[in-house]
Amino acid sequence: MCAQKFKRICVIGLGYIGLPTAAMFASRKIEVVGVDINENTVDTINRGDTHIVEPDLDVVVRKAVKAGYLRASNIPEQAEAFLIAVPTPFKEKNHHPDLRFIEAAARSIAPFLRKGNIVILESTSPVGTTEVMAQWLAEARPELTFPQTAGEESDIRIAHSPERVLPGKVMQELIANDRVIGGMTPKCSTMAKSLYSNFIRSQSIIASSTRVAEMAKLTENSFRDVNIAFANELSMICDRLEIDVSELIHLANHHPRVNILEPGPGVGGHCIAVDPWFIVHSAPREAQLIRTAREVNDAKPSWVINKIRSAINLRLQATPDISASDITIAAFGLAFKADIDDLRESPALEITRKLAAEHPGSTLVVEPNIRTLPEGLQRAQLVCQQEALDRADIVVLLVDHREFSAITSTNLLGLSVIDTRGLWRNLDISFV
Ligand code: SAJ
Repeated sequence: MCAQKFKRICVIGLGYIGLPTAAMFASRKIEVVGVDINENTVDTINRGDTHIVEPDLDVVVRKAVKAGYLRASNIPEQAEAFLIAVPTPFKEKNHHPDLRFIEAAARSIAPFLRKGNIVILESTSPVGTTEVMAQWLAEARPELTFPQTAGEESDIRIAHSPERVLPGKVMQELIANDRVIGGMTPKCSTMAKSLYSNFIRSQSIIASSTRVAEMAKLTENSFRDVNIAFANELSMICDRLEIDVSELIHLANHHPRVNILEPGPGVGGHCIAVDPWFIVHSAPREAQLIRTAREVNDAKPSWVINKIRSAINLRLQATPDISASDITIAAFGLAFKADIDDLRESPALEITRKLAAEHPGSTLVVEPNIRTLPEGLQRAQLVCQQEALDRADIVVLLVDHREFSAITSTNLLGLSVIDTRGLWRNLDISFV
């Protein structure tokens, strides 16, 4: 079978997934129109620049814009394929999914659809969202036929293909990861597969429905969340039993069928801390473990703050003539994980904000990947690693950035140390 040729693709949402995907198609000499509601984003991309930090993305975008294959706009245009890569957050109050960005994206492309087009939803979505999206499109374009009523003979093809790339490795993983594709009909899947074959070097795995493709993505992130929760719970159990959790996990992982993940200060980012709630919302009675894992991970920052409070009290007991305002605390890392600048939903940021607000002494922050402190940290000070080590009484390691692995036992001599990531486990020091 000859792969179908695509002359123009329209990508809605130029964020962490949409922009790399748009750039990837453009790098294969397909005309791509990227659409975003943010004027700054549109202007930045049209200048050949990028508004997000992701290795190699800047080079690919610059080249594609210069060659005329990629341009950004705030309104969609006619195309053969429409990809939707907009956020799917949850509502703050009750963790219920908020589909308003998908709805707005679907309604914005509806006027541009023509017979033979495909619409692919890439946003991580609760089960059933692709079908709902198809319904919104059908309502907006009653003269066209859609798979939910016309099946294989539909004018418009619809599929879900969830993004599964890891921030920090997006350009690599877009090409190398296997791609799950769930079309509303087999012809929808075949057309989506043909589209992605323009850049993926791995396999496309065809799911039997859009619903199972949606659930596959939610399952992957929930699997990781549950496993991190297990590690986080172990770290708290070990703390009570005075066992070194890093040593314990190292020993247990020598078993051929055990592979425990790393405990940390909590789970951050905009995926793993969000997606499991979509499963909980769809099946609240059945999703007991998934909900509990979320709760365990969400409670970890408070546990770390209590650890810091204990460290302060221990120092006060050891030196009765000082008060809490004489104690300087240094937080090492603010990002949601190692070696990135992304602070979204970061447990390290949550901990440092609470600490800076309640601690009467100085709070220092070391974060090699940012230049200014974000809001809510007015009482803290961004300093370099050495200054923090020179001034701090208590050091709290929150992110395992590569720079922090150069710190030695001598650097930490006399300090109270809390290592939430186990980065310094091999140093000859005692931990709080
Ligand atoms: N974390 C731990 N311990 C670990 C691993 C991670 O505490 O052993 C923490 C991290 O520090 C971070 C959070 O979990 O705060 C999430 O980090 P991550 O590296 O596990 O995942 P993300 O959010 O950067 O990307 C995930 C990936 N999903 C899976 O690995 C199953 C990625 O493939 C998805 O595309 C992405 O979510 C997404 O967009 O959904």
